[in-house]
Parts: sequence; structure tokens; C-alpha cells
Amino acid sequence: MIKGFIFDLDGVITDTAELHYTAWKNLADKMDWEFDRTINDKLRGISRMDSIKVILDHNNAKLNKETLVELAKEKNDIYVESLNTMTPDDYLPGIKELLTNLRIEGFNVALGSASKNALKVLEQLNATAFFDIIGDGNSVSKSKPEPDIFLYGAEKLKLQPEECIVVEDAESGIDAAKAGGFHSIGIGPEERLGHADLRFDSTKEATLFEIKSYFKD
Ligand code: B16
Ligand code: MG
Repeated sequence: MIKGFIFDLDGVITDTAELHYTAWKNLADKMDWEFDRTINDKLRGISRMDSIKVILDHNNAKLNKETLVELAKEKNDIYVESLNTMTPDDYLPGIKELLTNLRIEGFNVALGSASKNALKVLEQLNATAFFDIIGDGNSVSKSKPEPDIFLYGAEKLKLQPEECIVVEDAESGIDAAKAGGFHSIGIGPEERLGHADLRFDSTKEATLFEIKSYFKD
């Protein structure tokens, strides 16, 4: 029986991908690295340090760990500053309604994000009250596709993985949900999320009615 939901943040609750893109692009231009939206899409759901390694590999560049940490911090400063432009109008379509209905129906709800800035994003959206537990990039050390962030959420909610549905927009996120024994909902295209138990093209279609109809047994 489904008792809880664990939500990814970026790409599910709100679309920060464009803000991440602008911040990485700023750094890449300064470093004379090639960086475009196709590479940006590969950073979906993965941690900041893993992201900079993907960009570096793409550019056949090598830097020591210390410089990488400094550059990742530089990108993060730009990103965090840009989060100040985010407002409670920036939920993805239908998500506020879904979170509201989950509250009304008494489901347990956790956040399971790779982002170390998740709390700031939730505060900008005025969304913290929708969550019983906030799991973010500071909560566990192994990031998606490892299941740790979702196991953390389930444990804090005092639920078993099979009692929870993970909602994700990243391939690595669905991999993580499956590795942990969770049910999964993918938000996005078949090519990326065909391995999710249930998939919607966009958040708009992900209503509690549709979700309950699918997971009814
Ligand atoms: P930060 P999610 C992920 O969040 C993003 O999808 C990913 O692009 C980003 O690199 C990662 O958070 C780390 O974010 O630099 O803010 O710690 O999708 O897991 O909510
Ligand atoms: Mg995401």
C-alpha cells in the first residue's frame, strides 16, 4: 500500500535547469570550454562535482581537485544569486495542486534532491510546508543513481521503499529509485524515462487521480 511520496526537486517541483545552464555557461565561457544545452541535459539529477567532471571530460580538460572545487564554487555563487529571482509563481504546472492534494489525503511526503541548495529553492517557492522531510545534497554522500537519498527519505518517514513512490525527471533518478526498491514515476520523454513504472510527458498530467488509478493495488 502506498503511504508516501519522495519528490525530486529540479525538473519536478520547479525548473531550475535554465538557471543551472546560465551559471555553468558563464563559467564555461570564462574558461573557454565548450558548453551547450545538450551537455547541460546530461547534468540533470547529478551532483555539482560530478557535473563539472562531465563538462571537463567533454572538453578533454584536466584540472586538479582543488581547482575543480574552486570553479564549482564559482558556478554555485552565480546559481545561488540567480535563485533570488525565483518566486511562488515558479512551480511547474500542476505540482502545487498535487502537493496540496497529498497533504489533504494525509500522505507522507519527502524531498529527495541532489541539490545542496534545495532548501533555498523551496523557500523561494514558499513550499517547505508541503514536506515532512527534506533530503538534499547535504543529507547523503552517494548521489543518484545510488538510492541513498531516497532510502534516507523513506527511513525518516518511517516507511519501507515499497510503500513509497519516487517522482523524478532524471534517468539517474529512476535508476536510483529502482535500485532502492521504490515505485517510480518519471516526468519527461520515453527515451529518458521509459524505465519508470509510470511516466507522464509533463507535470501537468501527473494528477493524484491518475497516480492513484495506476498504483491502486
Ligand atoms: P547544486 P535534483 C540536481 O537537483 C540538479 O538536477 C542537477 O542539475 C544539479 O547539478 C544537482 O541538483 C546539484 O545541485 O549544485 O545546487 O547542489 O534534480 O536532484 O533536485
Ligand atoms: Mg531532477
